[in-house]
Amino acid sequence: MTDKDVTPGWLHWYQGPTRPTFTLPDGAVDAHCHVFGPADQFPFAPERKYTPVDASAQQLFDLRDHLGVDRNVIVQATCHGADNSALVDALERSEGRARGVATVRADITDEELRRLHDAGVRGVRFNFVRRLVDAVPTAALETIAARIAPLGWHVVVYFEAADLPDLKDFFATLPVPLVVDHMGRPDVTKDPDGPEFAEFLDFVAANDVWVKVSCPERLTVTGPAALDGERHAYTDVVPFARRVVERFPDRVLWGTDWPHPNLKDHMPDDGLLVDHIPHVAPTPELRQALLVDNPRRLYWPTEA
Ligand code: 0GY
Repeated sequence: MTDKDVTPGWLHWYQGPTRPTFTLPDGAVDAHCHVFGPADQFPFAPERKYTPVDASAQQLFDLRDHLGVDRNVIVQATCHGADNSALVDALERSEGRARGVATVRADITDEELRRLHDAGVRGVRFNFVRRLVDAVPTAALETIAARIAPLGWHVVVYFEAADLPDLKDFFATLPVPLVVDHMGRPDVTKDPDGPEFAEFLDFVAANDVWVKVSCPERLTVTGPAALDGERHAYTDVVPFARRVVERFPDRVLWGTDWPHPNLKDHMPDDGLLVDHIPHVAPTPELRQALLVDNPRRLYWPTEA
């Protein structure tokens, strides 16, 4: 793949990230990251809405080691559709240091689900963000949730805050735990103590829901960006993440979102994203839960 194939305006992931000044606790997990291609080995899906810059498993593992992360949860992105080959390849290369969240279709066989499990997959992802998919995947999710429940897997959902009122009753019927990407994408220009975010927090409180306090670089409106040594980045997102971490300390996860698909405004320095963590999880106890204990319970339960 050449750069001319990449979606116009797309930024390349950050080269030469800073070494964080915040030292991650031993065993820290980056619970939301992706691999993209390489396209000549793992072609992107024909139905994709964007063509990303290649981001290989080895490049992800180099970042892991640079940041002081111990393990990764690699999440299937829409550009690979339901072809999980790049994900499975990365899981196999990780030597047990990565788990996966796949995308599957409703007609997947039990043998294929078992093969994914053996490779390290522990969940399936459903994307409700309209710019990323052709159709709202409600029916498939219902069918697949029933199929994966016996495996002990969970469902990862990505949706925008404005869609939660329509989706929450359906989500509440699913027979497996739910993990919400990027705090359900709140509008951070609104009041973190206002009714819209309260509805999200109440939804989490009432159900078996976990939340990724990830992607401040995607949610921010006023910044400042995690660039040029800025260790107090994304101050407009912090109150939202703090509300979640402090109310649900045992059901929150953190992730880099490397290599940051669909960013056209700025590309964050991943080292500074690690330095952002103490702002959202201000005590060592909260950070131990967020970064180590919670992701281990969900993805490596026999070691937790
Ligand atoms: C993310 C965010 C995005 C993309 C995807 O699967 C995807 O393509 O999730 C986005 O565009 O906001 O978590 O990677």
